[in-house]
Amino acid sequence: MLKNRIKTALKFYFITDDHAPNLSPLDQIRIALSAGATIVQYRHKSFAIDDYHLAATIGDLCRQNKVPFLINDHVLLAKALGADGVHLGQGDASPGLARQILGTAAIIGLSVSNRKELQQSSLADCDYIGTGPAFATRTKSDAKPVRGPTGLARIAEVSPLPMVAIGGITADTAASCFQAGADGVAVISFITRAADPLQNALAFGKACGCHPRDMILNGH
Ligand code: TZP
Ligand code: MG
Repeated sequence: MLKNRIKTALKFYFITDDHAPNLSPLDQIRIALSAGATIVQYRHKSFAIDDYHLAATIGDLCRQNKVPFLINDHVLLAKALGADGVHLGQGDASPGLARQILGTAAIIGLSVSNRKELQQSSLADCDYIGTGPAFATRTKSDAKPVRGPTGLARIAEVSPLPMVAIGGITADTAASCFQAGADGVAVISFITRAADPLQNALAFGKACGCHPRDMILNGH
């Protein structure tokens, strides 16, 4: 995908929470999309084949609302679902293999937490990098040390690819990530574990300069 289109898509990057106490992934996505999310990642760390239909339903919902739909880690699941792409960690399939499997049009993102990882990664097959944690997070138990806006800026300055910041980002801290050079901000718990998820999603969207959308639900 063209660099500018990726940058626009990264703005309000919603990631599903497989441990949210009160909201199913589908409900989370309905809320995020209605608040203006520009891209959705289905993240399920213990994905099992029984979750396939849910993932397919989420994919349909994103497609109907013209929002790119990515899968975390699982390249073959992305292929089977006809998803728009994948987000890969440093320990997942290589971006090159993902590109081979998913094709030239796929969006491929890679987690990069510091300059050294950036230098050592093969970025040729990537469309964007995900950098963090920007702030302390309780959502990822094995998260790397917190980068803060200064750490984000150190990577944004030298990254040849668009960058989305991730980790502990809220409606109040999103602006500091954009100021540090991020093209977008990724969010989980600020929305999925909120007392009022829709209110937080709307506040987050506003901080990203995104507008609420009239959702197409078509039975979902
Ligand atoms: N990668 C780095 S931090 C993180 C991931 C998946 C978790 C982000 O979740 P939250 O709840 O927005 O801090
Ligand atoms: Mg991963």
